[in-house]
Amino acid sequence: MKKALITGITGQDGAYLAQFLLKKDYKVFGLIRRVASRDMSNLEYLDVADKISFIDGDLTDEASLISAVKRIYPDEIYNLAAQSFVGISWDQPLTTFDINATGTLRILNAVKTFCPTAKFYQASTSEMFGNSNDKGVQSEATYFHPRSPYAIAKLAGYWLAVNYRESYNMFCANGILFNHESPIRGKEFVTRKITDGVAKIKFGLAEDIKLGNLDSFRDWGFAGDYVEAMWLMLQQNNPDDFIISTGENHSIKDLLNTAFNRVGIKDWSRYVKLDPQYKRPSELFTLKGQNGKAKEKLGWKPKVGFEQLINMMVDVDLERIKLVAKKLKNKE
Ligand code: NAP
Ligand code: G4F
Repeated sequence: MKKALITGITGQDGAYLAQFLLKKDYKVFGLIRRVASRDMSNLEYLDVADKISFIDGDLTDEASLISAVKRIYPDEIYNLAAQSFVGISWDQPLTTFDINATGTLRILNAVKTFCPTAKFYQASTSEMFGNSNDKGVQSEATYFHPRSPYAIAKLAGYWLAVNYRESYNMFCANGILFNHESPIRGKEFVTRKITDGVAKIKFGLAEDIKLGNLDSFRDWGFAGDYVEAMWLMLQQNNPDDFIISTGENHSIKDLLNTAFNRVGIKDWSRYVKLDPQYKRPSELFTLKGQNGKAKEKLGWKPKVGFEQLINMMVDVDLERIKLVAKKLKNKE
């Protein structure tokens, strides 16, 4: 039985990846950090919380990573842990760097020293491209020009993975993933903020949704599809870096149209307000990933399209908010 160590197990991707690997009969270990109030809701939502072996550890604490790696001696390591919210990275740049850049270095070093033959997946991101593109799309050959402390820290993580591959012959693969979402996406991200907001408006629990801008375009896919690509990268004979995306993009206005349409609201404009607090100091306007390399070499392709994804998210949020509304009514 293969052993996988996932950092970031409580997050969106950690939960979907754990579910995927358990179905493939892996023994799954999840690195989990000490917090005052532990939130296992993503793992519970996917019904995998009781099937994972949890190991205490933190990307900011090298000793804990060494001890985890020595104890498990995993075949595969998926480094998903991060301060993953771009917006807050301007307010907490040092924490973001410590986790996303130095944290990656700490775990790479632990792997190099104590289990150098393990295959290592690094969660890299389309944010590393900033606004650069080649004729409107980003490919593995597009130059990087990160535009947030988050993206700069992630670019350091990307190059560290490449450098450990080249310097020490380690199997390190970067997945350059474009935005991927699901019903367990954090509510601070724009998709879930909108699907949760639409459900609240539908049940009379909110009057509007406040957003920073309506014009960004993103290449939004489904997280459940993207974790398969992570695994496929580690099943190759040689380590390499891959863009994972749908190859299509949509604006926030498209997102609003689709989400409000799902609950029968045709004109969303009266429910959406612009609020400067959600506007970013520097913005990425358009992301659209060229996923040809992943299709050809990994045999991967996305299964869930944009409309299906947003409808799925709205439907789950409607069920959740319906329960909240019922509880509130019973209290009256
Ligand atoms: P997420 O839901 O925000 O999950 C982040 C995870 O990292 C959580 O489990 C969190 O644990 C953990 N974590 C944060 N700081 C940590 C630390 N110091 N030590 C150990 N664990 C820590 O993120 P996601 O959407 O699943 O994304 C997974 C990875 O892919 C991230 O690296 C992200 O930057 C990257 N990525 C995501 C996307 C996307 O669209 N989702 C696209 C490209 C790349 P707590 O529960 O304790 O907070
Ligand atoms: O949903 P977002 O916060 O995602 P963003 O910044 O693209 O980052 C996500 O995807 C990256 C991959 O490209 C990951 F690396 C990263 O970890 C994360 O998962 O914002 C999407 C767009 C942005 O242009 C943002 O400015 O939506 C715009 N937006 C407009 N109003 C908003 C809001 N975003 C948020 N979160 N909240 C708003 O009110």
